[in-house]
Amino acid sequence: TEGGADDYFGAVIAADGKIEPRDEMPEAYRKSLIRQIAQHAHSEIIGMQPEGNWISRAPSLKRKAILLAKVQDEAGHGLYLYAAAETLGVDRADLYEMLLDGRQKYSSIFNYPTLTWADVGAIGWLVDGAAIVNQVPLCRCSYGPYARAMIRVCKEESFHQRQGYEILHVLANGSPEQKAMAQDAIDRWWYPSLAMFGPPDTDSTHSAQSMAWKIKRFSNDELRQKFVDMTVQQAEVLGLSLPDPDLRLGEDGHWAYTQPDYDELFTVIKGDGPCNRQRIEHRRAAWEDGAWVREAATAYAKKREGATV
Ligand code: FAQ
Repeated sequence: TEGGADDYFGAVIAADGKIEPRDEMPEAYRKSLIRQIAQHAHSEIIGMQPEGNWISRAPSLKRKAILLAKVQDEAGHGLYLYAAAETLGVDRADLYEMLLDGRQKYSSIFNYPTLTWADVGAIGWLVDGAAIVNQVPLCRCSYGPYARAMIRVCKEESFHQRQGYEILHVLANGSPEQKAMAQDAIDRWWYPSLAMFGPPDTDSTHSAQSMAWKIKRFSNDELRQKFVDMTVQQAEVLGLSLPDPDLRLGEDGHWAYTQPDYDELFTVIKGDGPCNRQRIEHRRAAWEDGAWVREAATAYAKKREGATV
């Protein structure tokens, strides 16, 4: 039976090995990986927009150079991930089309606006922080090309998280206005960051199957808890607070916390968040404006092919 412990796929999964592109795999495994990897790739590319908004207004040349490098890293992550998805037999042009017509998703978090410079710090600290907690276990994902892409991505995300934390640290130790700006950014990004981990386990449609296939190694709620436990301590060092009056350290060593608003998460996923339309329109315009580059590259490749025959 397909995917049973008696065949190659089942044996590799049971032995904690890696499935590679040419290996036989159940069609549902392939489809689910395409869904998750494409969504992840789209998130990286759409995720360039909120911070890209501040490149021209960064407060110094040094900050601008750092932010440019970070946003370029996100483009790179998107490209590794599209390449990983292509090993499953899809074409990235089709994936772009599915993003633009809403058949594929991207992370809810990138539908929130970046109102001040402190938001760049909050995205680095909280959004990249949440991304690391989610992605480190994906380095052990059962699909080889995805797992390997994640290793480099996670190293770069660690740098991103620290640069965000450092921005907030400078603001938190600056003027009262700067400290207030940093606090306001944290207040706005905290719950959307918690929602990045997805719906609670009880409402997560894919978790059980993805964990059985060893694509996911931890559930949405387990990862959310890890993120809260890590972040509470870091907020203390900043001297800023998380906007949750019910944070309590339990006897089990984990922080009890208020859940994000999951109705809001589903509203944003469905396309009705604060910036969904703007993000997709911007992406569509970039795709259309780039048509001449793709045409020129194709013509050049054809010409070279002709020259070598
Ligand atoms: N947003 O059954 P589950 C980054 C959907 S980090 C939108 O629990 P699953 C770095 C889900 O797709 C962000 N949709 O799903 C960066 C499913 O719908 P479907 C990207 C969400 O897959 C930082 C339905 O809800 N990271 O980009 C969300 O088991 C700064 C039911 O959910 C990744 O993609 C959401 N938050 O678990 C870049 C990591 N949550 O597909 C730039 C890889 C759930 O049936 C700047 N992905 N949904 O139509 C994953 O780990 C998983 O896919 C989860 C969801 C955990 C996101």
